[in-house]
Amino acid sequence: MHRRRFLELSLGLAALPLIVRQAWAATPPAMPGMDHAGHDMAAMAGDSAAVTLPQGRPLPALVRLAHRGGAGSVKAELVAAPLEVPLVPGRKPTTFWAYNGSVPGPLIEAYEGDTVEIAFTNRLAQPTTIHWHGMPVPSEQDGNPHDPVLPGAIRRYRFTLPKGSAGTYWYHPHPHGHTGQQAYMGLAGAFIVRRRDDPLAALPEQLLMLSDLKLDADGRIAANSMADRHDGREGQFVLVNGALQPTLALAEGERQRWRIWNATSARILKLALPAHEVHLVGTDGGPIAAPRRIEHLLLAPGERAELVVTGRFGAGQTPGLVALPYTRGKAMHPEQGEILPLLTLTRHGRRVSAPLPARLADVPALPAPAVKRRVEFAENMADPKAMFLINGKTYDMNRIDFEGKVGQVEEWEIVGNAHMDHPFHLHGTQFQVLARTVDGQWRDEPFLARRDVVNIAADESVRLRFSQELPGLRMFHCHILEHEDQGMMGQLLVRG
Ligand SMILES: [Cu+2]
Repeated sequence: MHRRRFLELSLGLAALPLIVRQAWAATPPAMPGMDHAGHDMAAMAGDSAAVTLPQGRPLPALVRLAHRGGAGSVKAELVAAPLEVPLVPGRKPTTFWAYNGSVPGPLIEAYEGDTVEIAFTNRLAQPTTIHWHGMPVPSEQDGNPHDPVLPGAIRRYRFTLPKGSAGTYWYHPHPHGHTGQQAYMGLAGAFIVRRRDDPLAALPEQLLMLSDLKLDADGRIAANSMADRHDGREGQFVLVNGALQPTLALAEGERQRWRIWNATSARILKLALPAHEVHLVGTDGGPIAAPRRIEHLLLAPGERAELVVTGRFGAGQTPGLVALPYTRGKAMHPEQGEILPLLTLTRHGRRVSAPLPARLADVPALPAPAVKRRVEFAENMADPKAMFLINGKTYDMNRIDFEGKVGQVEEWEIVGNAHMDHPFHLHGTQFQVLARTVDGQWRDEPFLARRDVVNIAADESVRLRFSQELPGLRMFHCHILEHEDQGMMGQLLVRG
């Protein structure tokens, strides 16, 4: 069956993919730099900075995954395949790799206790996997590099979501050495696990998946440069749900619940909404104990957060979501020295909202550890084959770095003996950050949270605790995808 036809049949017209739908709706804007014949002068000279995307449209909703299955189960299909998108006005269509013809991939929603069954078909020309990032799924269902799905093959992923797993997750490929490429080609989707007794359920919810897009002068997705391989890939566009600087309506006094995903390869985003009141209410793996008023939020690649945004439209302040300047120790790309606008908030009237609940959830502290380990992140620029190291080594699929036991509390000290920030990610469970160093001095974390990604800044150390409730092999790695692909990864074997 022709792919397009297949997608229409399997998704229905109502679920037309995001980026495609936008492109179809696009009326080419008047573009600076165009001559009268419609040629982009700078692009003809090979300048990718001249490639522009339409911006300022309403924030696209994430496409929801159509699924079968009654109460307590989610049964669906995912297909990874190339997708042609007429994206850049005046250029040939851009080839993406997409789940179910949609970039970002379709949103999967489930409740605690649900059994999820996804029949996945790989229509790419290379092996892939689906990794259920942050979710407590059995190791053999986790889509780690040991379980590649070959081109043309079908793989059924099946897992049950335990109580206490409500949180903001995502799914993306995790094949050995090709995660970065498959993710930047478009393969990533959001996965929300909900709880029945959610105290914030009444708030209107906005989902914002942030991704990075790097196009060449012809409007094609660009390959990684040397700078990308070193610093982590950065493109000329940071998109929200596949759109450039979209708009969203918010009333004065209105409270909205936002879930935000940093699905970029390498950007550490210091997010802020300067004109509004912002509370952190949840991290990767679910709610924190009580809302915390914040001025900004550092969100590393792979990391997610739940915010409650209250419309205030403070005078003289940028009314939207921005990324503030942040230095992450890049050697070849320029640092982000300017404020990067991500989303515009437009004011629509005034509304009186209920106060935020004082308590959100219990986040009990993990008991004293049975095991302590040290994990050192380092760089060795003298060896191009082993530049990014964990405890002095690059990833070896046949090496077990640590052995642990189911249910045993482990305390890890992650040491950033590096020039660059490297976000640490652990598979299979959530951890609690206990303390981190500031100028060499340990400082206790002000609150406990469920996380599966924590940024480790240059010369910073972070102490965290976790237990693994399921046996099997678990990866831990830097979530700058180019570093992961070059071997900044290790393996923890959890024995039953
Ligand atoms: Cu890294």
